[in-house]
Amino acid sequence: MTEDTLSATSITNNLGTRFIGRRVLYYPSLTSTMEVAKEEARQGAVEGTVVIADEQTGGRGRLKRAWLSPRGNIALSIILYPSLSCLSSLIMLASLAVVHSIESTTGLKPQVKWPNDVLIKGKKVCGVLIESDVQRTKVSYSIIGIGINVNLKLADFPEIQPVATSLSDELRKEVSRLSLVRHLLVEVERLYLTLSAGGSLYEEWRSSLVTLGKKVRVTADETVYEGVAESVARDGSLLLRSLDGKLTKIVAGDVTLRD
Ligand code: BT5
Repeated sequence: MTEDTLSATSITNNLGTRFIGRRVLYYPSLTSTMEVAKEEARQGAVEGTVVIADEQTGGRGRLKRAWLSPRGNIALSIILYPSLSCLSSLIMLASLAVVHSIESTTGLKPQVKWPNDVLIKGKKVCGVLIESDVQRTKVSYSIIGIGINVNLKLADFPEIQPVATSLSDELRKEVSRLSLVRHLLVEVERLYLTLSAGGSLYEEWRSSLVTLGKKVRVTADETVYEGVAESVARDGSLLLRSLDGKLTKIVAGDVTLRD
């Protein structure tokens, strides 16, 4: 077994967490970890259950976009049962956990692009997808989906090469997925406990954003906004200052940095 072979036990052994990653469902290949995690959550899986696959054949991003998820990458979903007040912070939690774990495993310095991308030198190395089921005022479940380009040669994937990078392309050597996954799960638990205890991730998340102060084009609900990304609100929304001086609050969208 090489060091980088993933398995449920290699991930959970001496992980040092209380609940995140205590139960791991590992698959060599899956359509999407989100689908299995959703089914598990509906059946009441224990909080912190992780669904991880070496390869996804139908990985997805937001708005049913495709997420390329070949072998060598990390594709995982984490099942949580957060309070409603924590819900809007989960995207901050996931992005920061990815940034911290990439930093500590590789020394690289990733940044966050609002709302859900982690970038290295301006190129996407990770995408985060949060899917929640909310009944009235109660969250039935939330699933954090994280895809990281770890050992991926972007030259083999021309469809994303101009906008994407991987840890191995940046470092010119392979990176241990096992080590990265374990760091990631520890960070997710630490940040989730901070949130659950009433702490905030907002300040650190805001300062990790590459987007702020930049001229941007934002597409949200088929409307295109242009202006300067002035700030983010505590609920994670983007505050965009248009050329006419108007401030617009955008809850979700796609950002193109213009300078
Ligand atoms: C995302 O969507 O960035 C969220 C991706 C979440 C993937 C994880 S993997 C584990 C779990 N299981 C799943 O099925 N999904 C989650 P979005 O912001 O919509 O970005 C999607 C866009 O990123 C695509 O339209 C492509 O342009 C680009 N893209 C696709 N694959 C990529 C990759 N491997 N690296 C970088 N960019 C990619």
